[in-house]
Amino acid sequence: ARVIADVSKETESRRSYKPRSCKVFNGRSIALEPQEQYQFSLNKEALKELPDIIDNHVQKLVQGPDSPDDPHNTLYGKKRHIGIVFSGGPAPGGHNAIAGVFDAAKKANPHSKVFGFILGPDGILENRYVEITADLVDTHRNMGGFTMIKTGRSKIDSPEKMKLSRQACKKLGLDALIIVGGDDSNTNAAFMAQELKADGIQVLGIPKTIDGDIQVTAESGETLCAISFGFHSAARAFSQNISNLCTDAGSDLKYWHVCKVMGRVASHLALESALQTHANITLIGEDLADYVDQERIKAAENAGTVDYTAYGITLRHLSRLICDVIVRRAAHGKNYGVMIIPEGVLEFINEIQIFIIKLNTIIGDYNHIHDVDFHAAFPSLDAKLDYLRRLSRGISDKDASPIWNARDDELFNDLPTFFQEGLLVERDTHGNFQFSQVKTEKIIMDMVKDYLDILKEKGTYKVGIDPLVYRRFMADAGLDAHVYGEVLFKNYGGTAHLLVKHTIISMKTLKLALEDAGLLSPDGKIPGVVETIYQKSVPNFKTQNHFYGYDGRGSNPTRFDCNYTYNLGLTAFGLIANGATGQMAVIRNLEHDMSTWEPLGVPIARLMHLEERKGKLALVMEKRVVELDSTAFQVVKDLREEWLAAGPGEDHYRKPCPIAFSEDGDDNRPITLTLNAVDLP
Ligand code: FBP
Repeated sequence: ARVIADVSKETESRRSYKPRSCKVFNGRSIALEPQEQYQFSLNKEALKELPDIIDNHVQKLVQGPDSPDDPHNTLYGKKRHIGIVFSGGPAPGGHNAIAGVFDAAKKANPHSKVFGFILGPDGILENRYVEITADLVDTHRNMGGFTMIKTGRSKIDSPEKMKLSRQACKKLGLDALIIVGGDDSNTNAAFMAQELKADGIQVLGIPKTIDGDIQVTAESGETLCAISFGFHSAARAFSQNISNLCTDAGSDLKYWHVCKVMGRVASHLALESALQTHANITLIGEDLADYVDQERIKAAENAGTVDYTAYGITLRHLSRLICDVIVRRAAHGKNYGVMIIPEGVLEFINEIQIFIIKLNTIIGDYNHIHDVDFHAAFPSLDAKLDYLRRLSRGISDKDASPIWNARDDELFNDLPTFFQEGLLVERDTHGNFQFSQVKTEKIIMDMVKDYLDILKEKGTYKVGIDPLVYRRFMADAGLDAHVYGEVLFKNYGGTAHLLVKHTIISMKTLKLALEDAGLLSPDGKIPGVVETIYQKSVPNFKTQNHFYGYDGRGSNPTRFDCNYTYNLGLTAFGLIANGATGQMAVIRNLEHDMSTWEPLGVPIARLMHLEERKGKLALVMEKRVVELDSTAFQVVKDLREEWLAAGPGEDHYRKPCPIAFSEDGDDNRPITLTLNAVDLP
């Protein structure tokens, strides 16, 4: 007999949970109602490039005729074959999207079949699939990960791949294919929809990514999709861990816990984690990009010039800002804390962004000109650096690149090796820079440590000791706190507090001062307790680095994500049953009570813009980054100083509750959404 059951009670009850369905799905059929009031403003250049399926409207799912015999009843009668594929990183809730499609398809016609392509888009290209059965669905209901059919990051981007996809879909007799993915995968869905239209195969998307950067807002400002699925669960998982670190940091007062939080570009997850934990410092990339150095602007104005480099932030400046707040906390005895760094923060730092774009172009051009992969041609870092050096000198005409000059090369060579490697890391199949492979936190914290050393030398960075702690220490040792305080500080004109709080003196000076006052121990030593207090005031900056990403992607979904994804699956089926294609299933009003949720289909092509990929401008669904005028960001900004707690008094850490499936109380949807639903006065 097994001592430990394979399945815990919690898992059993999780699997048996039946997500709530939006009201519209309670009827016997679904119809679509065009919503012409929702328009999208498209960039002219993007418009020129768009496929011709853009002219469909946002469509609202409404109840259709009740009778199965009504010819307008789109759900019943037809036996359908539907393919589904996960694309990109896992996100909690994906299994429920499949469950939604499966339940709806079987309810409409028990002979319908759903096929899951294995290991992402490669499964389509290589014709690897599994028929989804009730057993398979039941084992995975409300469970995290994409384990049911796995996922992958390949892109269907060439005529050859399109041909293979068409063959795979036809072989299974698919009426429709659903791509569950992020911005790139939904972009792919739109192009495939266009391509497979003539074959009568519909292609739909479902917005997935823990990064939370798929959001849809109509031109009128109406939010049609407030967040992609998986965001809430991942943020809750990260916040739970970060909150535990807040407790740890505040317990032995020894470390700064530095938490890098996923989100390839946008800082939504960092923002949500800040709202959930009230960590001491949270960097928001979008905010840093907006930084304006007023002092430099003034200096330039006084000199009658304009300093363009004063707009946006440099790594050096960022490290100074971080040091400043560390020093402020230390002065109040808090030489510890918790800092959240978004994974994609480098994207928002001027000099790094320029490097990323330049290197993307160089790598893209190389691949294009030579028809050989850059990373295969230059496998080692040395080989890559050598190539860049040659480029900067224009040794080979064929390779000479106007974008990599001697200055670029010099600056690049000044970077630490691990960072050079990071910037040259292979781009993903969609041409994205892979921030998760770069030790962003190390780059920033190394600079912070260097500067803190300078501040320590200068005597600016020192640890204040709480007067109460000081007095207790002295009293425990039977020493007169006041007498020692006066002696230690008499040469510095301070009081007993100031001595310990604001002054750093060398051990030698300390000994001399005590000797003068006849306060050394009989054996000529500094009394132990005084030394302890002294040692405590000399800062030792110690960090522990953590990366919150893959763990949260694999966490079980929150109840919000379970309900959300199940309804996305039902929506996708409703769209299929009504002949829609090139659309993404979304739910409006996620930020409000579920009774108001409104399933919609949104034309993906209308959400595209031109973006740099592999050094070229390409049509991609637009990612949404943190908006600085959003209520959520403004709240974090307003409370920043309070959460920093750089004065006397306690920290303001918040304890989010763990992802307990049965709970339906606090944090039952992302705090960011709840806040953004409220307009600032
Ligand atoms: P998706 O956009 O595919 O959902 O992936 C998001 C993400 O988790 C990012 O936050 C992260 O940068 C990236 O995937 C990591 O990808 P990989 O699994 O390739 O390391």
